[in-house]
Amino acid sequence: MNPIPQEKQRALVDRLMQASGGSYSPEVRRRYFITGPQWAVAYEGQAVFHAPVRSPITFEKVIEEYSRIGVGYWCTHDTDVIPTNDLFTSKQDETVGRIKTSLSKHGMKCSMVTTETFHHPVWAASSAAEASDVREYANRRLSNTVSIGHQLGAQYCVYWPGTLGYYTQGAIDETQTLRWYADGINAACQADIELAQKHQRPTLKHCLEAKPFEPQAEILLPTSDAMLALIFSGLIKYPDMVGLNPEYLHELMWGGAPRASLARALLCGKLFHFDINDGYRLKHDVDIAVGLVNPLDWLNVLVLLRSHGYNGPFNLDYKPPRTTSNYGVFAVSLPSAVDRFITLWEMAGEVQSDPIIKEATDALKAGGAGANVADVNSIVEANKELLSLHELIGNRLFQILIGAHRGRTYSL
Ligand code: GLO
Ligand code: MG
Ligand code: MG
Repeated sequence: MNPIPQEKQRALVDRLMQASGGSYSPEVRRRYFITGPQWAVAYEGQAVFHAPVRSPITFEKVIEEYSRIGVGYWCTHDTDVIPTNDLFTSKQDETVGRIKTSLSKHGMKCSMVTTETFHHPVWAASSAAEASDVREYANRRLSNTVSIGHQLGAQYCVYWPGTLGYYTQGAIDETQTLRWYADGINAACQADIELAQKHQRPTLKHCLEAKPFEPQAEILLPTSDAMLALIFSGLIKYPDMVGLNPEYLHELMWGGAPRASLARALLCGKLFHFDINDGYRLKHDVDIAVGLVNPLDWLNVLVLLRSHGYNGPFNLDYKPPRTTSNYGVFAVSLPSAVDRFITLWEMAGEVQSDPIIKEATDALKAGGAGANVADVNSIVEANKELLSLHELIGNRLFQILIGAHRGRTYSL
């Protein structure tokens, strides 16, 4: 094959995207509560070992592109759109005004706001640092984000305490740090109660997000379960206002089963918000787009959420790879992520109504006949043949994933 002239490369990308099976229309995509972070598509590819590979883009462009593609909701960190030094000034109000204009021009809504508490030097010792000035500043920042959320019409506020931990053991007092961290969440909820009244709106849903490692070496709240323990610890003043924003990859990173983590959150009534992406166990936070690594597991996650009536946001918290250009972010990365999610969601519906899975599941619940609970061997014998259905269900899920239930066969 001859080298591809630069001016023909976009057309090639577009043609191969089309040939890959087309896409859902923006109208169809808008039926789902899919939310698009400012920081995901504006990510320039930088990291500890990486220089940026893409050029900066404005929130106006991001909002316009989400709208064009059919992602109906936008969300942001405070400092994604307002430089730290401009917060609390008239420049903040000016930017919030411009965001409102941009959202309404493109028929978009703001779903969620979040405070950056990990990047700026002020958070070097976390937002729950020993120095009370840092904590007071953190409370101001959290309350300010809640205020921005009300101004933009958001329903959710997310907290990822990336720097809550340590590099060297014994450097911080864990119990005290956690108390201080809870104080921050309490301050945000308190501010929310007042602001909601002022804006005549319901209070926001405050969602805690855990990650097992990065950027600290050791993390005080590494898993969604740790976050649940904090919510129910008695340290959180308004536990009804606080729930979880689990992230698929963050649960996988520590070796957990994301579906089981989500199940525990559902049982506690705390699955408020969900960051969707993909990646590998026991690796760093690679934030690959949904379904590119673990499609079978993703299918199962969505079966769980569909069968429990989860109706919160699916937030595209992923990073377009460094090999994708600025053009590719909106031509390939974002629409393909959205469409894989929708396909998996629809397939999860097919799993729920699949007659084979249904009959197998019902039979397992009915159990085998002839057991005598006083005789352990009779229980084993009664269920022996029935239990092969577990693996049969696994195989059927694979078949649904490859489309066997819709005509793909093994015959050649
Ligand atoms: C980083 C987190 C981050 C959060 C965001 C929202 O690993 O996933 O992207 O989701 O800061 O608070
Ligand atoms: Mg996240
Ligand atoms: Mg992540």
